[in-house]
Amino acid sequence: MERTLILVKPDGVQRSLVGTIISKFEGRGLKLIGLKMQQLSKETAEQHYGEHKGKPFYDGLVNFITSGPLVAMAFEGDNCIEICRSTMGATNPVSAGPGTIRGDFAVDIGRNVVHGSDGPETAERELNIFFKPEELVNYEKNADTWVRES
Ligand code: IDP
Ligand code: MG
Repeated sequence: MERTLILVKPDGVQRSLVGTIISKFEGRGLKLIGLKMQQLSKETAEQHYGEHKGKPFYDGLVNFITSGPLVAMAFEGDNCIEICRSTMGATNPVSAGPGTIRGDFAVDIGRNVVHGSDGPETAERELNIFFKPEELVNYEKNADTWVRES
């Protein structure tokens, strides 16, 4: 079963978009299995964004992601990584389609309000940074039969 990490970044929290952003993913029918608010240390931020170390935007990204609290979520379900990425929209909000989170609520690549894992290995690595195994809840969602055919 595929799982993914979603973050409402500090700009989304400060702009009171937490509920709206959670609703976008929930509304598609995805199963929420973990949820928490926290402010990242520099070390944790560097672990999370390690793949971008050395890029021109890296220092600004680490400063930004540690600048205030964020909300971390875990979703579970077939294809949830791609479903979440398409719900988020393109990394640069200038190119993000209307109806996507970034297309509706952002204009700047450095303030794009949401993070989502980009593949199964990344998702497992990132989920481990934000959640202990016991914080991810295993439960049946009765509505799933109304969301997916099988
Ligand atoms: P993603 O968040 O859509 O997966 P990544 O390429 O993994 O995009 O980049 C991580 C984050 O780094 C982006 O969400 C964005 O906040 C920031 N970022 C990426 N490229 C740039 C850039 O060129 N300038 C400023 N910030 C950037
Ligand atoms: Mg990424």
